[in-house]
Amino acid sequence: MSGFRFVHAADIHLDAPLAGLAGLEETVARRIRTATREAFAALVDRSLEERAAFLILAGDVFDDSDRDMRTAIFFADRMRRLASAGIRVFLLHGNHDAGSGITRHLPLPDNVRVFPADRATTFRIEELAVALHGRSYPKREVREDLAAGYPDPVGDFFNIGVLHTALDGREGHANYAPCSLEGLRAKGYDYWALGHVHGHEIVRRDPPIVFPGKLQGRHIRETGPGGAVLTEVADGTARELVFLDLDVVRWSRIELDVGELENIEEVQAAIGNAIGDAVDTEANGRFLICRVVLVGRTLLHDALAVELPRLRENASLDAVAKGAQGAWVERIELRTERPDRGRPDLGEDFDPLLDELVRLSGDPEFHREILGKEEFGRFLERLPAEVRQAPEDPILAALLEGDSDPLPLLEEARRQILGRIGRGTDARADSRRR
Ligand SMILES: [Mn+2]
Repeated sequence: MSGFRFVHAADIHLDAPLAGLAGLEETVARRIRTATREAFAALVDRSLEERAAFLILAGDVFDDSDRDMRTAIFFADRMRRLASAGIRVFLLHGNHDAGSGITRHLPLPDNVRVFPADRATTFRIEELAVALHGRSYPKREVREDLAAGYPDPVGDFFNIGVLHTALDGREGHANYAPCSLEGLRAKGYDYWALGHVHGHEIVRRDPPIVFPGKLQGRHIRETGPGGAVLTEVADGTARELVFLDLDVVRWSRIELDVGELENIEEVQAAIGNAIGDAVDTEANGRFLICRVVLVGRTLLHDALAVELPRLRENASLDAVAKGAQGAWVERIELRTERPDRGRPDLGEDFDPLLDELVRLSGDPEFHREILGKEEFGRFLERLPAEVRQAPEDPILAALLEGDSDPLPLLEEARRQILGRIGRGTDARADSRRR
């Protein structure tokens, strides 16, 4: 038997939107919107470059069964590219594209074979002595062991089982077409081309039982490289498995301990460094979408909540210039805690003052009184020119601009005070608990 190579991919979710990207700048949004498509184009190009004998798509090629016809036209066009190089495609429908209209209504070139959903079917490539066995999902939720109904291996052929399954259960994935590793091994096939689980995993080596993982990550739970597996077969055995990273946008969840940091500026700098490190070590030349999770016990806990929008904006501006493609900060998540010890002990005496502040912030009489005071106006006039021209404090800025809606200002003042004394931002709940 001669040697050949094939590419195994799954969970492409072609043209599905990437999640959690509200507020994205338009230039960045455009590049991200087309990510699943570009990654699929890269999969096709790479299959051509590697001179693969065939390409296996093990389910969830499309995101749902009634997608836009433009998706279908793009897909058919890529299939024709493969056809012109004599590369066959074996496509199986999973839970997301069960009963997909795309493969039923669109004429696909005849290099594409779709596994039927009514029973397990075998496709043979006589000149390579390869047999591919598979069954598409007849409906979205398949609770039975589909593999149990797969046929016996074809003698003296290289037998591949194509299956969309959660195996014996994988965290975060619906337990569809459950089956056991022993059950798969007992079939006597030479390679199991699985799909459904989005993390790349070589479950077993001999014979290989493989999840290629998602082709392109679509949200923050799909961090790390996305791609496909290139398998080299010689003398009827899968000799070598190579992961091809083909994603165009990558997601990273960065956990950053700020427990030792003294002030907001240090936190800002640390966020910038952490994103820079992630771009260097994880992006591999791609555009990186980051979520920064701040952890640790710190006196800055409340101040961080106040400063969060500014931290994120600065981090985003900074990230644009990182690496070859730049990065974007999807979110900064606060998971910090107030320290147990070292918290300023302000004593019980402080609580009435907080309560008063809460009461006054909702009292229009007080607003008129304080903002209408002559002394207050004189205080603003006497500020040094450089402060008046570029006030850093948002409250002062609003007052100087004559923004006299006092409610948000007092609310901001309360938040700042609470932040600086290391108290919760919800003073009402805080003071009543005692
Ligand atoms: Mn799936």
